[in-house]
Amino acid sequence: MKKVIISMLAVFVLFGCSNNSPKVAEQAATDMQESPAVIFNDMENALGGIPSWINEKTISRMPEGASAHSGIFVTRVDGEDLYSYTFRENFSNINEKLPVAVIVEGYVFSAENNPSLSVIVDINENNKTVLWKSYALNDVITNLNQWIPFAARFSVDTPVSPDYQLKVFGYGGGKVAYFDDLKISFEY
Ligand SMILES: [Ca+2]
Repeated sequence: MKKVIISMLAVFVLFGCSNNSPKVAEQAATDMQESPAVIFNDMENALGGIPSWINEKTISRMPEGASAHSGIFVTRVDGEDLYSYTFRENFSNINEKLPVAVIVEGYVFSAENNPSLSVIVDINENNKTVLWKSYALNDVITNLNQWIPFAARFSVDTPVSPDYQLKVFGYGGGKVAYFDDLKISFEY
């Protein structure tokens, strides 16, 4: 049931941002038809509270002179908030099957060279880490002060259970960076 709610929510989010980023919304809608468990978040409705997502305090606007990748909201990491807006959900609430890989796509914006900048997948059992993987974004960022697309594949190469919790977030290591239009999908 929760899975259905997530899908419905994604549709709601898509309609919510259709005026701002029709291309992204269209792409996400296509992906949703291919797989029921595609999670998309453009941050535009995040401040209202979206189930399965936490750390709303990192939702912000871009600084003067820069634009969000979609709409007006992004998630920001900095010296205070090392971790971005975060997807957090038990596998049993995402799909009846357990994934062999988690795919995280999105856009990142950084004003400075930052070797720590990364996307993290954290799988835990009652907050005890079972799998923790990091995808470095510094090499992906060919130009500073621009939105750069990324796609990270995290293989789930350890046994997991339906009651294990998945967390997906960006990590800035204390420096300022922005993320927008996060998409999480799975291989089964
Ligand atoms: Ca946005």
